Amino acid sequence: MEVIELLLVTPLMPSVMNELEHSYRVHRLYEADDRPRFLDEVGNNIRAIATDGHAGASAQIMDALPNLEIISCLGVGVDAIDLPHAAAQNVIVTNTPDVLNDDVANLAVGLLLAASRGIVAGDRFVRDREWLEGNMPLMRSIRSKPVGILGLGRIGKDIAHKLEIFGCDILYHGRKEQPEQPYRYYADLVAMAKDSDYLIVICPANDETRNIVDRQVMDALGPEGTLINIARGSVVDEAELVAALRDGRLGGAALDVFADEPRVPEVLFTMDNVILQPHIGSATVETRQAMGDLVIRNLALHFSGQPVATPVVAG
Ligand code: 8YV
Repeated sequence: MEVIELLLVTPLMPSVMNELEHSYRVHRLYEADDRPRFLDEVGNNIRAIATDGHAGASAQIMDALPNLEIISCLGVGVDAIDLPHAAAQNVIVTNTPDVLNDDVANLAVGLLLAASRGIVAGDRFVRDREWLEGNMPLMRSIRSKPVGILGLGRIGKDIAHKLEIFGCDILYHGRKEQPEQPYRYYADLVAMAKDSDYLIVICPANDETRNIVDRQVMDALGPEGTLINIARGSVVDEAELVAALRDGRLGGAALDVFADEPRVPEVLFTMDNVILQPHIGSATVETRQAMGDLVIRNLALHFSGQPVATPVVAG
């Protein structure tokens, strides 16, 4: 039986790599010193790519693989994959939606609670022995507080459901109103930010949403407002974010994603009103395993002549 050859763009979890090794001849791009030469050598034989949301797959890589049929991505965000290029070459792209909703939404809720109750600041307060000098200032309840969700997609809806339990007043902005949803729709993001105490960013990253959270949005959220970004760094104008926090025009931020990961603007390290996380929205053993299983399943379906389970539809 012919062994299918697969390009692994970046290391994935060991269990996924083992499965891939078991079923495919795996070529590890990330181990090659001279990538163009490596692709030149093995490119003709490769029919599949396995990658993740960070490494993605560029047009350059695709061009080096004339027999490529499928890109299977570990992650729901496919902004690092050149989708128009894949479509032009009739390459199927798959991602891992839904299986990560719960854990990503939990991180959003966790960051909202951490920011509103000063949980990270409280930890520092105890460790720095400041408690010996007196109590920490009172923080804020989230009950009845307006929380704006930018992107009421699959994860956005999960966040909204969870926040209902906390008694938050949920607003949302997206390309279109979803009348069947019980939350208040804003066609205008700035208007929603003005009415929100917290703005949770969970929309897809694409050309339309690049820097959509700009100075105007941050100013509308204001000195009492907190920005929570668990989508992609590119959705928020990072330079403006730093400036707004520094100038006190924005109250605080809780960030799981950044424009140039894993590099984070160092000035944020000095700010007490900022919570920083290393892009861990989906990073639990259970969720990553489910994502990995879906990566493998999509490949297996395709190479057994069946439709893939979770295709990415461009546009
Ligand atoms: C991953 C993610 O961390 O699903 C996404 O879009 O951001 C995360 O689950 C990402 O795929 C990088 O591995």
